[in-house]
Amino acid sequence: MSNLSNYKVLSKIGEGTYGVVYKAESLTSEGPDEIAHDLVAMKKIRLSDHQEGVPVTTLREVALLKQLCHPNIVRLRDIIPSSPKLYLVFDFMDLDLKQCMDSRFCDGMPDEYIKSCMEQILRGVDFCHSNDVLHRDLKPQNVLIDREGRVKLADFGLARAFHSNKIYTHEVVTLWYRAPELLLGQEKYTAAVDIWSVGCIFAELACRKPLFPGDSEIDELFKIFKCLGTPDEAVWPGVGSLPWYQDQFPRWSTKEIGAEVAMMSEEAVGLLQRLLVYEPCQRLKAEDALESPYFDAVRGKDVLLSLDDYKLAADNFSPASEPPTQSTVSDDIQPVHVRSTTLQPEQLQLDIENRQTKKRKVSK
Ligand code: Z3R
Repeated sequence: MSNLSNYKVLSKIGEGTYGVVYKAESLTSEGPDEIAHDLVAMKKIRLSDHQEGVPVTTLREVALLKQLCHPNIVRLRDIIPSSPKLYLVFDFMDLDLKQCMDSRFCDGMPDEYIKSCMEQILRGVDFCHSNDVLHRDLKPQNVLIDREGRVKLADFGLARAFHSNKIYTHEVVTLWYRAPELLLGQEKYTAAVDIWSVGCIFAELACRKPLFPGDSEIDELFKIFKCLGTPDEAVWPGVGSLPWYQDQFPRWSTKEIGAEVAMMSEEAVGLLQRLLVYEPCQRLKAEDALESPYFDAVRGKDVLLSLDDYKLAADNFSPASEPPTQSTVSDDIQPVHVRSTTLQPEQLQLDIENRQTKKRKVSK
């Protein structure tokens, strides 16, 4: 563990479920006169006001997450307790999948990229599930992409570490990726909740629109029911006993999801259908999903989503470049430098030149 003085906060990246995320520089000494400037993402988590110090159980949970090392999981580098806050320091990633879909790929992501992205997401999920770590809130905002096009998942294990339903920021909680068992109040949930989210992300990548964009818990449930049919004991044994299930729910008939996602290939729909199964224990496991024929074309290949051409467009409106907004949570760290919202022509030219130099170096 280090302390806050090892980092220089540059800008606010966004607000997540557990707190505000900043882009920062890690200032590590590399010798008597040299300091390495390394980009990081710092998540400021506000803990309960009633507690003194950071609970040992929380620190233990978070310390375990530091050991969760995998190419498709964002690395937790550092943990800084600063009661009543806790700072988590992660490797910096260039953008998230939501940004990626909204800007670089607003006209749709090429099929090969969708496959690569899905494969990397499932590899990360499989690794965490094999280590008994669940996410519970997978969504495009915590699927992160770096410059080389590597996909890494953020926030795995945080739901258990901070098991609180309280949202500490202005973030509007998205229900679009939430599994039906959670929406129906099941308390003992399993890894299958993440598989449902992966299915929703998959459909959104392919169809360029969210599959179940509910604006309340009941609207979310009804959007799912309208598409897949209202679940009953025949398709989901035990559903009637879930806390928030009601016999008065409207009864929509069972439908095939294929009609809803007409632009997906037969193999893609085959996989999607097995990810979006109502009964959690019948839902595909991440490990088995990776064996789907859908992935045959990329199996063993390293197809990456290069962000080379993306960067210029993204810098113009990425939330990472927006000035920080006022938060109700008192901020004791403030960005020391905020980039302008638009890139100046000379910066653009410099960026292109840097890129060309880099490409020439690489091709030698
Ligand atoms: C770790 C944990 C959460 C986040 C990390 C790293 N990086 C994030 S969120 C991020 C998000 C963008 S850039 C970096 S965005 O501008 O695309 N929203």
